[in-house]
Amino acid sequence: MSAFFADHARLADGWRRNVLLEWDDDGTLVRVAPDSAAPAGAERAKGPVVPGMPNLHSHAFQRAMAGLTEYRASVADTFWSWRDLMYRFAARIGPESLADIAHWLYIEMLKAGYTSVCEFHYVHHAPGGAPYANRAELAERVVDAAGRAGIGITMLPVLYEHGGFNKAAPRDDQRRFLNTPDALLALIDSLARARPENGMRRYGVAPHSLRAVSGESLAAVLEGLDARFDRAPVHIHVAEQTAEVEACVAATGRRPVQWLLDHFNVDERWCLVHATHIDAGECARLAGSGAVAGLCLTTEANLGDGVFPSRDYLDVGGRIGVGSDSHVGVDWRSELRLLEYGQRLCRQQRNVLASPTQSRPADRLFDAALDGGAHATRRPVGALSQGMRADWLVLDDAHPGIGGHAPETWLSSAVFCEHGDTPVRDVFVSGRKVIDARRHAQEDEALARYRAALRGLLD
Ligand code: NGQ
Ligand code: ZN
Repeated sequence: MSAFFADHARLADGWRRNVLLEWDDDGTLVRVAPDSAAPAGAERAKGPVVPGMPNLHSHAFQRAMAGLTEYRASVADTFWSWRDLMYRFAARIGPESLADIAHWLYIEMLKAGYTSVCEFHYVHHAPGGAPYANRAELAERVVDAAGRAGIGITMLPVLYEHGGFNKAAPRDDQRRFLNTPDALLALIDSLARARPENGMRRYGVAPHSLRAVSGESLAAVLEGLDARFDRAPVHIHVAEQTAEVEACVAATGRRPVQWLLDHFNVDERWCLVHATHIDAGECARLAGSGAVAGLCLTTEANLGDGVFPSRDYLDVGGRIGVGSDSHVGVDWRSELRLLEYGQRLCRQQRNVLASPTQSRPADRLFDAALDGGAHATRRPVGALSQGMRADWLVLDDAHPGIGGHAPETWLSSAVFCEHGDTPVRDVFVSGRKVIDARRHAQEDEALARYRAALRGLLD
């Protein structure tokens, strides 16, 4: 049993004083007791403690192309022209480079205060499209990178079959992504055999999008998943672009979110990534389903996706979480800030995402993203309470945005204000201190390898 003591910690009922955290050898919290005395010998937090944030959407390899597509390549650059460049980059990824990129990325996530990641993993095969001798080669590299860095992972191997609606033939540059439902389930089997689930990793599935997966295949892969795991997570990209909505209506007569809600039992084990373009009816139904809307604000802004109707969705009780997706930003603070700022810019108002019970948007969005993010990982994370994994962040008392502030404004300051360094000082995952004074023990070596991998890819 281990113990940690915090003068201030954010529990389910808000900021509490003198909180004692105790956890067992498996990294699970066995006691969270406010108004306690500090036991002799227990480590003491050097600032306010908050739960670690789950990152619900990541394509790890894309970290290495951040910044490389910020130039005008055609008269009207769009998501689709970005995707062409991204596919060209994906074509160069190999087992070694992916391992090095993911390892460095996951260290960056930990430093920012993400303690879990959901990896939406779709580059499966060798360049050209032939499976590796081990079908799960690349997925295994990513899972191992997470293990080395010390971040919890929900690995979601992606089912990708078609190049567009109506089972359009895949493009050549999509060959590395392709699997049938059976082949994908075989990949998951071999992965789960080689790297069994434990307190730090869990498996699920990600049908890429309604563009890439037919209704029958989606049903088949879910059936296979349910035969193997207990209510494993299901993540899907949906309604990110208006062109997708139009193509879906043309092919099926329904909008993508509507189609999904009409054909599948979409509930809290689902994460609908982006769901940007939803109408009022879809908004209410999605909120009522219990599914998580996986919002990736920095990527959605970067790709010119549009603005998710977060005010309306949150008002009717919708569940949200945040993800860093293409990793142009790797910080939950930027995601939450942009979530509020998108609404401010559209509505010419301030503090739009406050609620009747939480007048500060940062507090409300932080709590909401913990809850939705935890649902998306389908692990006991996202709160400091008994039975949860011992994941937390220590905000730095010495940071200008924290020290000197009263507890009411700690999160507002963290989310909306920049003072150079992140306010996240120390990070614990499963009871292990993985970031100590903003440093990860492997970061120098990981950065050197990342830089070498990048040089190789850009050659
Ligand atoms: C992806 N990215 O899977 O990386 C996608 C682009 C696609 C985002 N949706 C590829 N942000 O949608 O076909
Ligand atoms: Zn994505």
